[in-house]
Amino acid sequence: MIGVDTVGVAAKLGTAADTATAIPQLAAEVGLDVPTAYGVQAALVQRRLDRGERLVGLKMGLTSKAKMAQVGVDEVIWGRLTDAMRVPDGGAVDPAAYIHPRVEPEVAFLLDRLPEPGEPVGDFASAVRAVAPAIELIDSRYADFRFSLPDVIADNTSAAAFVIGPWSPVPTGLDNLGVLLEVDGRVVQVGSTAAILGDPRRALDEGIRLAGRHGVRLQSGWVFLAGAATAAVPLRPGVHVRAVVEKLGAASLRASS
Ligand code: OOG
Ligand code: MG
Repeated sequence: MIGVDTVGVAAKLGTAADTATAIPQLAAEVGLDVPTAYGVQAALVQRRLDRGERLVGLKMGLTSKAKMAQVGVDEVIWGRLTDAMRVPDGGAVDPAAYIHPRVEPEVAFLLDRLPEPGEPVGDFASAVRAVAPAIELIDSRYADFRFSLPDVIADNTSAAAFVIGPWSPVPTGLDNLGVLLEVDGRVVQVGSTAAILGDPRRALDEGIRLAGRHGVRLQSGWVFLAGAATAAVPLRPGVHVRAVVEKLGAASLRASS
């Protein structure tokens, strides 16, 4: 779209994240469509790379009905992950560093040999080296966690932090594993990996296809978050959060008080 100052829009979103201060939605006002919104996302992540962060992967968003319903947007989206967003398994995050942080259970892939652009993944086992339970911490930079499709894309799909649990070899079936989200040992969300596009492996096909449209090619060694299987829950100070995926184990984090 002609005339959108993608770097200027990215600066607003970047400052909102850096200062943990919500901003009003901006897509309608500045006239962002989906392709331009991905341009803003690229500029927003470039700010991080300029200060020394490294791209370490990709995340999918809104790959489950539970998530689409929670935020009122019904399109699959993707965002970028950097090394600074990674929190060690069992590590601590400070909720005060975010605007209105939420956590959600995810399945992560460690990418291996990726197909050529346009080639279907086909042999999933050769494209993915390992699988792990994960937690994504999302934090919309928009007031009230409300946004349109181009708004959330520009905001790097609310990406803020992520935790990867222990890696396992790819199990034979990934399409119907139970998923739990626990807060202080209490189950707060229950789901199944079937909620992720019917099978989280499909999220990889979508990621390759959708990111490819914007010239982004997935890399061997990258982490890939397939998208949450359940709705996200607010992260309160002082709690312990655990995401459990059947057969894969658990990932956890602590919120400092
Ligand atoms: C958008 C990001 C969605 C997921 O796993 O579906 C996402 C949001 O909910 O703010 O990360
Ligand atoms: Mg997510």
